[in-house]
Amino acid sequence: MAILTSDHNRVLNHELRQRIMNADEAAALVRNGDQIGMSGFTGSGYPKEFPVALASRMEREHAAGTPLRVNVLTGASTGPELDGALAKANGMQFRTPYQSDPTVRKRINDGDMEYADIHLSHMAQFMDYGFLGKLDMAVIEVAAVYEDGRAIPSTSLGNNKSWIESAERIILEVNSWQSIELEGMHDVYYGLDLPPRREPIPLTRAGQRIGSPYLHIPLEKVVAVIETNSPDRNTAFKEPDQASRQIAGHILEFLDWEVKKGRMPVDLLPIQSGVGNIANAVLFGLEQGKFHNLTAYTEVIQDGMIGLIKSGKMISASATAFSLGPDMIKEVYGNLRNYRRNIVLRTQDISNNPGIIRRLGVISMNGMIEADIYGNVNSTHIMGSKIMNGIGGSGDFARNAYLSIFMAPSQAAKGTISTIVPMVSHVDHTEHDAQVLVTERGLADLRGLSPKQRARLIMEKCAGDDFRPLLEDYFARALKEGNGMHTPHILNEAHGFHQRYLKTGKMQA
Ligand code: 0RQ
Repeated sequence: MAILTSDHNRVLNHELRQRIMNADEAAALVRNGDQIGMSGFTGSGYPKEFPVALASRMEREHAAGTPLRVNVLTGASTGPELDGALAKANGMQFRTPYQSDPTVRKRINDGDMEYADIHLSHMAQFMDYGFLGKLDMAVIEVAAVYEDGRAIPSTSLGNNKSWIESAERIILEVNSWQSIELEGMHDVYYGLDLPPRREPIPLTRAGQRIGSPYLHIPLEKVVAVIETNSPDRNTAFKEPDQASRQIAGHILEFLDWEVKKGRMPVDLLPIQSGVGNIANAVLFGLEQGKFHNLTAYTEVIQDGMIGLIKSGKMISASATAFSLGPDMIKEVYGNLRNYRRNIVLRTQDISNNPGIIRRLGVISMNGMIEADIYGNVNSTHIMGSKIMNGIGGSGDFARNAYLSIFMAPSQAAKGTISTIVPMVSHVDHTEHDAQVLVTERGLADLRGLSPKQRARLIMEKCAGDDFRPLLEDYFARALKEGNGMHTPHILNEAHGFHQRYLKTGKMQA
């Protein structure tokens, strides 16, 4: 068997070498209305040349009056060459399951395209059951392909296995920018059958390997191979601001308390940390904190998690993708041989698998847009109607974690918006799932409390100074009007904060 080195060619299969073509030739294979499953998860491992070529073909066809739009399915968000380029060309008629590109967001909110916001753990099984219709094409970035069709996956796995199995035709982007030292980092589990034949997944530790390091490519389905040399692109994380540091401080103090109470082991439980700067700040806080031998069972490996691994505080991390800022990409991708010992990348139906999250007892920490006084959480919508990103994996984790934490600054948009409101304008996580809410002001542990007890605690610990009196006033009047009802609300006022913002540009009265 040929041995791969970084300067060798990365396509070792003879038949596949015959199918090497440029991205424009491959993009010509797409038909109007095709449903395409692409690789990619939070700016890593997405195809980089094919979508750009497809977007420019779309622009040409649209200028000539010919329709060419496709459905795009991925792992999660991707980079500007995929989501950004296709959205600019108005080339997506449907997108799922998660996005965070500004142009895609605008297209969705302008009504130019459809978006289905689906739990990340559900995607592969939706495809396998046929709920999403047929998959015409899979476009997958890999680091290399061996003679026998085993491919070294790229920097994310996402839904790649599922797309490869379901698609009629496959296009591979073989990206020589990706290190071949990725070989051995992945764990692709091929044992998941459909119910009722589904056996328990034999995963009992965050860092355990239960599958193959390779994606198995059915060679007869491959219609094109594109050789690329393009970097992953992620935006840099911001230095944690004051509010993020305070939120991180509250969470660390709380975890310490949980350990003291004997409700958690001294090396904690596997950590899941969501997207965004606050999540990253918590990880940086853990690096300075006193916990050791930490593990992570999460979706994405962010900068803060690398810091924990480097400092020796985290011994293993399981995820489906890297999501690193540019400096950290250099550090990690240049030292994969070392990081391979501590990091496992899995497909997202395993990284986000509700059964495993429950089994391992994960500590889940995710950002939120707003929460209401009873503990319902909105992670996705601005003022009830405009999509921000999507639920991503937050629902997979929040519902099934041992401890489910949601965090945000108490006031957003230069203080004009209260992130604690009487009633959320959209619900992603219900009062039954959100266990702990944290803002820079404090932390509310809602476990075991009734709605009214929760309301008092959330207002006291989490609400911003500008809004606490307004919330207290609302709650007091709702209590009175409802004569002590279980979850007191004044329905024609419950969205008063939002209505005021839409009218005046601020939630302050
Ligand atoms: O707007 O970008 O214009 O400044 O929303 O807010 O405070 O920077 O927070 O980056 O942590 O994102 C929920 C969106 C938070 C994210 C969300 C405005 C605010 C700002 C961003 P600007 P911040 P973050 C696993 C977990 C769902 C997916 C998930 C998210 C912008 O955490 O997408 O959890 N979560 N996945 O000004 C109006 C409010 C607002 C508001 C904030 N109440 N009203 N605007 N903003 N609160 C990972 C994956 O699934 C991949």
